[in-house]
Parts: sequence; C-alpha cells; structure tokens
Amino acid sequence: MTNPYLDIHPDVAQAIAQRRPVVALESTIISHGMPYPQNVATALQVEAEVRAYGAVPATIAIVKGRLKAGLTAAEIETLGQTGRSVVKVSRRDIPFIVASGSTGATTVASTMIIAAMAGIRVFATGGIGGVHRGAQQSFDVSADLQELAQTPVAVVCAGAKSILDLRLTLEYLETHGVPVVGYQTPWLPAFFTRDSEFKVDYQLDTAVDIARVMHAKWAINLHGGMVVANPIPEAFAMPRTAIDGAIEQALREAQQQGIGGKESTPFLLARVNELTGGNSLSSNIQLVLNNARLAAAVAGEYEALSASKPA
Ligand code: PSU
Ligand code: MN
Repeated sequence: MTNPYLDIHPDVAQAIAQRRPVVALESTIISHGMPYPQNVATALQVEAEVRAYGAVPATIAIVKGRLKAGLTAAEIETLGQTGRSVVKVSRRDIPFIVASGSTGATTVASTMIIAAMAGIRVFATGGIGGVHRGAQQSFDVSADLQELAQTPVAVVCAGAKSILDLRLTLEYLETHGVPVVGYQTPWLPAFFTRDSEFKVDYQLDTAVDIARVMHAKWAINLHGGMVVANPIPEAFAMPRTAIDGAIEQALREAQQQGIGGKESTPFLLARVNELTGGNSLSSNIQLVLNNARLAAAVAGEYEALSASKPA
C-alpha cells in the first residue's frame, strides 16, 4: 500500500521490490548547502558513488506537490539552479508544499519521512541539524533531532557542523533515545574535522556491525532512527582553527542581523562557505561522497541480514 502523494522512481521501486539496497539522499544540501553549479555536480556524483558501491540512490524532494523518492537528473539540475530560493521543507512544511503543488527541498527530517514511507532504511548526507549555540535563549533545536527520535532511518553523516552546540546536540539525542554510532572512531566527528571533544555512544568498525544494530533495533520495535557518524577522510580534513574563525564570524553576523527560524541554518552554512572559500567546499563534497560509500555498504548488509532474518 503506497501513499497517494508519493512517487517512487522506477529504478528505486524495482530495487525495493527485489530487496536490493537503496540509499536515500537529501535535497536541501543541494539547494541550500552548496553553491551552483558544484551542488548539481556533487548530487549527481553522489548518486554515481552509491551505484558504484552496489546500491540504488533515491534523492528525495517535493516536486510540483509530489513526494519524490528518486529524482531525474533534470529535477536535480532545477533544484540546484534555483538554489536558496527553493523552499526548504522540514516536517512542518510538507503539507503546505504538497497542497499548493509547489516544489521544495527536503531537510534531513523530511527526507527521513519520505524515505521511511518508501521503505528505505539508510540515508546519506553531509551533516545533520542539531541544537544551536545559544539554544538556551533561542530555543533553536533542529526538527531533525525529533525526526531521528521517531522515524526508522539510519542517517550516515560526518557528524554535525560546529555552527551547532555539539554537546547539547548529544544530550538531546540521548534524551530521545537516538544512538550515535562512530564509524571506526570513538569521537563525534565535527564535519570538517575528524573529531571533536565529545565521544560517541558506540564505536562500530564495519558496515555489517552497523546493520546488525539497525536490525536488532527495529526487530525489537524500538521506533526511531540512528546517527552513523563517519569522519571526513584524513586527506580532506580541515584544521580546526581555519573553521572556528569563520563560524564565530557567521554566528556574530546572524545575531546582528536577527536571523532566526528556518533561515538560521542556511544563513550560517552560506556564510561559512563564503568565509572559508573553495577549501571547505571541496572538503564538503568529499565527506558526502565518503558517507555515500558507507551508506551503500550498510544498506547492502542490512538487506542481506533482513533476507536471512526477516524483522
Ligand atoms: N548542515 C550542513 N549542511 C546542510 C544542512 C545542515 O552542514 O545542508 C541542512 C540539512 O538539510 C539539515 C538542515 O537537515 O540543514 C537543518 O536545518 P534546520 O537547522 O533549520 O533544521
Ligand atoms: Mn532551527
């Protein structure tokens, strides 16, 4: 029984029917996370990387009011070209964009919702949203965290950018029962850097170990997802000092300009990109590719496990 608002791309539908691995990919990273035209090139390259590692990619967005699990190259091009003027769609926004027949880019939260609806359990992205610095005053906590608490999708990411308060983000996830796994690391990666001062809850060293935990979690009927934090490859990691200055400045500007609500994260991402120049962009691209590879491997192991031990 599929949802009347959902369109599953034929390649994705076939893979799901044949129980082959599928990896969901988000679209806000295309429209709001990177500049054009690198965003489009990256989105297509990430899809190719997922295929090269044995899974089928399903880039997710809302196109003309339809929830899409799997986009065409032309749809990806349009989202990338329109950039930050595409509506950024989180859980709250979905019914409005659907009802008005509009197009929107999905965040981690709304990508998880559509992925789960399509039967996809693994999702690769760059960084998740989290608890913002100063959240004690602003109450700015990404809806991504609540989604992780309730929707059964494993999100492979490079941790979270330190535009966020990583300590509070971990506390929030703990409260809501969302496990944070470090792939081959005991440390929470901080996007551009391989580690932070915070530990993950569990270190797992192979894709099959990660798939086993996913299978156990969902077979036991524990709802919600998990975070699989995969450090940026050493060769592309950036010195912490190069990033920290840009982040401090972006945060100051956001405060001076009174930026809040859904504008906050895109503003900070764009300013950090501008202030750090092309360096951070190539690191950003490489970490997403790295996450796509791990996600494809995890999806493959998860399907193999599900075939032998149906949940
Ligand atoms: N962090 C990044 N790149 C991104 C995002 C976050 O390094 O592109 C995007 C993701 O789509 C994420 C969203 O789900 O920002 C979070 O927005 P908010 O904080 O408004 O929930
Ligand atoms: Mn927010």
